[in-house]
Formats: sequence, C-alpha cells, structure tokens
Amino acid sequence: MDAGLATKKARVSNGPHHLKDGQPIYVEEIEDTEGSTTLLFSLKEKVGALAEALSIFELHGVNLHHIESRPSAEDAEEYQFFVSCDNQRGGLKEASIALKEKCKDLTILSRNPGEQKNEVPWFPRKIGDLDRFANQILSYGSELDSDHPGFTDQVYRSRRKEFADIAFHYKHGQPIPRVEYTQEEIKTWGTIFNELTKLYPTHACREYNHIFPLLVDNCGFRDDNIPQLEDISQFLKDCTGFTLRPVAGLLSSRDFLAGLAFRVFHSTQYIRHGSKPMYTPEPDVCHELLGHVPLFADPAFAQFSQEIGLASLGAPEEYIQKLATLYWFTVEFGICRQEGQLKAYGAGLLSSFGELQYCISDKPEKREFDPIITAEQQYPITEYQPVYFISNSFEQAKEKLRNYASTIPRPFSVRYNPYTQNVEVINNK
Ligand code: HBI
Ligand code: NLE
Ligand code: FE
Repeated sequence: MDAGLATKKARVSNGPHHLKDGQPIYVEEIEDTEGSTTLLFSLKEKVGALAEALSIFELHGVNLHHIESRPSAEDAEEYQFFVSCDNQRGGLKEASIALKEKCKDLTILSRNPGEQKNEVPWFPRKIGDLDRFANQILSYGSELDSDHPGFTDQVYRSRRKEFADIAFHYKHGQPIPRVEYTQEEIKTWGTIFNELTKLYPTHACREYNHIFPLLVDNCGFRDDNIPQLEDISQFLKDCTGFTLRPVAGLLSSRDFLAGLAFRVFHSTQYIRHGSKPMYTPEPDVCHELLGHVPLFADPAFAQFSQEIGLASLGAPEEYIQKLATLYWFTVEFGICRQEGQLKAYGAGLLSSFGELQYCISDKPEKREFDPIITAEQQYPITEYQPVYFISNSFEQAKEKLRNYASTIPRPFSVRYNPYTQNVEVINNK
C-alpha cells in the first residue's frame, strides 16, 4: 500500500500516550528512521472507522506494510488494529498525532529499539509472526567464516546452503521438511552420540537422564540415525506443547527468546563439520537434539523457558542482553549440584563431549549462580568457558532466573493465550 508523497502538516502538541519506566512518552518523540514501526490502537466498532483511520496515514504519506485486526479482549465494542508502517519518508509522527485524536490507546512498537529509545521494540503477537524471523540471521547461515572448519570444503558449503533454504522457506504450521543425511553426516553424529551417551550417566543432571530413553524409544535417537526435526517436534508437542522451527543460523537474542514465549524452539538442522566433532561454537543438529531437546520434554523446564520468553517481549535492549547472558550461563552452560556431585544441565555442555568432561573437572573456575552478578559476566563464544555458575539444584537455578525475569521493567504486561497462540498485551494504566 503506498499512500503517495506526504502532505506535511504543522506539528500539533499532544499529551503523553504511553508510560515507560514511569516516564511519559510523547508521540512527538518518534524519530524518522530507516526501520519500520508498528502502531497498535483500538477503534469503536462502526462502519468506516478503519477507512477513516487509514486515510490519516494516506494524508501524511505513510507507507503501510501490513495491517491486522481483531476484536478487543477488553471491550466487546472495540476492534484492535496492528498497523506496520515504513517511516523512511517521514510523516509518521504527524500521522500518529492525528490518529491519537481518534483513539485513546495508541501504542507504538518499533522494530529498531536502538534507534528509537523511547519506544517499545516490536515483538511477535501471534505464533505466525515468527515467520518474520526467518531471514534475520546474524551469522552461521550458509556463509562460513574463514576460520570455520568447513570453509574450504565445497561439499559441506553447498550442503549448508540446502539447509539454509529449508529454513528460509519454512512457514508456521508446515511440517518440517525431512532431510536425508549423508553417510558422512551420520558418521559424525554417531561419533558424538556414542561419546556423549557414555558420559551422560555420570555427567548429566537427573532430569536429562530421565527423559533421554524416551527419545531413544520415540524419536529414533541412535548412533546410526540422525533424528528428524519433524518427529521430535511432534513428540515435544505431545509432552509439553513445545514445537521446533527450522532456522538457518543464529538469531538475535531478542528474536530467539521471543520464540520461547510461544513454546517454539528455533532449531538448526545441519550438522557440524566432521573434522571437529568434540566441540563447535555454533549450534548444530547435535547441539539442538542432544543438548536442548530432552529438557523441553520436561513440563517444569518448558514452563520456565516460556516464562523467560514472555519476559523478553518488548523488554528494553539492556535487559535483553542481561537475559541472554543469564540464558547462556544456565540453559546453555549451567551446572548444578545433585547428590553432592556436579552435573551439567546446560545444552552447550550436553552436546560437546570435549566441554562436558572439562566443565566438571577442576580446571575451570566455578562460582555460585546469582542472577544480578552473573548477568554482567563476559564470556567467550568460540572456546570452552573459563567460568561456570553453579546452582544448588536445577530447580533453584530456574527459580532464581524466573524471579529475576519478573523484575524486567515494561509499561505493560503480557499473557499467553494457549487456545489462540496469541500474546495478549495488557496496558498498565
Ligand atoms: N539462535 N538459532 C539460535 N539458536 C540459539 O540457541 C540461540 C540463538 N540466538 C541467541 C541465543 N541462542 C542465546 O545465546 C541467547 O542470546 C538467548
Ligand atoms: N559447543 C557446543 C557443542 O559443541 O555442541 C555448541 C554450543 C552452541 C551454543
Ligand atoms: Fe543452544
């Protein structure tokens, strides 16, 4: 939809429309940027109400990308609208001021949090919105860095492109395409599977060892078979409602955490290069399936993961970074005490037979897990961790992180509706 060039209007002063960290935000503070902005507002149900609202965008020359509506959860006589627009050419500020006169609850969500510091970053509201992340890969897609072990291996590189294509074309609700893994890929998986399954009884936490046999029985976890994401997704759905979505590489922390709010785990499907089975810095199918999947079948862990995801939606960038660091030292690299021994529950440990042995040895430093302190810790992403944070139990780690997440400031609260798979936003007036 293109409304043509802007007819600039004089700036009108207007009251605050929104509170953030207790501070009012004024629509005048909207900056024209390269990004897109989503506006959220409600209108009384009446013929022509929407057309009238849209004419405001047209008048100010704002190009709309996407529009959606639904009945309001709070007021049966109102409809809620989500309008995503391009603000490259300006006009949005003026359009918002005019729109503010028609609806009392205009909220501005932006896709570019860094540039628009006073606004709530865009976040997915319904499970299908996760389709928008498919092309937002930070790294590790099909383009490999020069220090990647597969960099000069043409066969490996073209294989990575095939996997990236599956992820880029995937849409919510479709079955995840099955992949026929090559003999070489299965051999790499087999080495990792056999080494790790020797270590799990002594090195993995109780919850992990409890679920693992179910994956052997139901999903084809064996040394001569790389399980299919679709089968695992179905299995997890039956256990806890979690599902998998294929992803080409690393998502931003914000996008990755947002998936968890919908009980969706973004999973890679390719396998690491066969020359370095014991450790890889990038997530691969071994990391996802052997590291993460077992715990997503655990109801308490699934609930915890979703809460972290919900706490991240629309959170300020600094908190996303803290949450990502805490996620790193728990879900990825967490260690807990069980029966007087150290056990790994972090997926990055449970998928690396190199680091799994190293982490509970006395080489790395170990500190007590404390979210406030741990959230500030720096960490390398391409080598074994120099520091791990230990909790007295797996349960305690989850409880501490959950309490921390509930303190993240936001001018609204969210509630997940499992029937519609939508996130409902409740404004804290
Ligand atoms: N992206 N695909 C993918 N997989 C992850 O495990 C992942 C990610 N992005 C960020 C991330 N993990 C974490 O390090 C935290 O930042 C949430
Ligand atoms: N280092 C892990 C492994 O080798 O399986 C992957 C970690 C991904 C964050
Ligand atoms: Fe991971």
